[in-house]
Amino acid sequence: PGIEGRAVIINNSQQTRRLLENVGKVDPASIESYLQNGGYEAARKAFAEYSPEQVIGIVKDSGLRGRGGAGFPVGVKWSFVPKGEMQKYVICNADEGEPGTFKDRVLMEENPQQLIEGMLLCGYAIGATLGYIYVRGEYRRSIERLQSAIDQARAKGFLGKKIFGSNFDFDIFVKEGGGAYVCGEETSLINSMEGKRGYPRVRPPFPAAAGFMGMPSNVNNVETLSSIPMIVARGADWFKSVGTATCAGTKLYCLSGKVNQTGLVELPMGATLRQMIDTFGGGMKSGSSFKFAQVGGAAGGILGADLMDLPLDIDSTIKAGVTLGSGVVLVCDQETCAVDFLLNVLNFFEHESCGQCIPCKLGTSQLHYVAQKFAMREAEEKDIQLMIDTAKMMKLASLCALGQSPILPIETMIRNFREEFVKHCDPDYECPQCDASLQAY
Ligand code: L3W
Ligand code: SF4
Repeated sequence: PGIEGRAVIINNSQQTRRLLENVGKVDPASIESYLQNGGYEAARKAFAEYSPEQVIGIVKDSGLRGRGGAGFPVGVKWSFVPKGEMQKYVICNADEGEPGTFKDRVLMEENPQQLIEGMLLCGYAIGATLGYIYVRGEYRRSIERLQSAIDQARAKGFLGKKIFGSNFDFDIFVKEGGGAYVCGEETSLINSMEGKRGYPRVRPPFPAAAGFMGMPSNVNNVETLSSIPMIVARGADWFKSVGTATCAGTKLYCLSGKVNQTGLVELPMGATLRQMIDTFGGGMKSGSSFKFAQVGGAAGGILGADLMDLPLDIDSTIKAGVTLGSGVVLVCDQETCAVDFLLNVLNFFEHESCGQCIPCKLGTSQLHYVAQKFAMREAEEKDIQLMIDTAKMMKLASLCALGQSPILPIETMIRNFREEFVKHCDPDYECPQCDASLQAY
């Protein structure tokens, strides 16, 4: 169907294409095309051969960890959902709002049935009869393709009553988000689904115990749920045959910035920045030399040249004081001003803070204000520590991940480029990048 280009997948055969295996082969508008490429074989097999507990067991054995950013073991999360006849829900977090992330969009646009089959398997495993996909509202093509895919799955009897002749009923509906970053946080997302203001809830209770409409709910990211059909079809051992000992499988990395080729790359967990830039990015752009990469998005950290060979998996990044998050790899060159970059990140956090809790509401605006002082060359050196202390307080006192996150970009940027912040304390220091950003305010 000629969709490869639109899917912004980097054209390089050295990838390990598993999640993306059928992207470009399957026509996303046709369930027949999905079926011809092995679609719904995993669900058929599970319904015929496995009990719900066995499906959870396979997912646990596979070592799959959540791909939305937290890396929580998926099978363990599924096992937290209580047994019993009560109404339960499968919720797919498709709010993809982390700046620099575009992996879930590709999966939804180019292979929506894979996600639907993954949700069906999750519903079967945890005993949920209803599924919701909460899609970021700007993703119009994802919403249209998902809706068409759901309609076709229903018409085939893969959704609805007595699926595959069993006693199991399951249906899926699409909900649209309104563009708030914080609604990617699972409890905020659930409040938004209930028609309430998108405020994160205090956890516990976790959604597994009390989620949508107060009932047990399992929330997983698009990439996570899209991985389930291949795990059930090919087995846990096949899945963990690539990746690291504690981070099994492949990961979708979203490569952007000053490289020759940008786009999605699927590689075993633990690929390095060097591989990403040299092999898949086609090297730095002409005239550009590497300065740093932001990994994990706004909530992620800054990697300098010394971490070029750090395995970009969930555990290695945390050990190195950064985070893989949802898989953003944004490469910056010598033209990027560290102060200006951090100013943009902190502007983002202030804008997206929901304002429900004071440490984050005031903390994000204080951080943005201090970063502006650096950009205006009006800061003092002691303001570096003020930013760190404020962000540390926020990490301890904020209600959700948004307020707990700014410490990471601040600490890692300052660790790498402290002298640039010091230079910006001089009123005569010239910085065209900061000037341009300030003018844009
Ligand atoms: C039941 C328990 N369930 C944990 C569940 C919990 C959740 C999952 C992980 O934040 C991170 C954040 C962003 N009983 C449980 C339990 N659970 N203990 O496990 O929970 P948690 O709290 O570790 O993380 P989280 O709240 O899901 C996610 C970071 O990811 N991030 C992501 C950004 C953006 C995207 C995107 O655009 N796609 O995801 C980037 O770094 O900052 O730290 O389900 O219920 N005892
Ligand atoms: Fe809202 Fe920030 Fe508090 Fe999260 S930490 S609840 S985004 S104010």
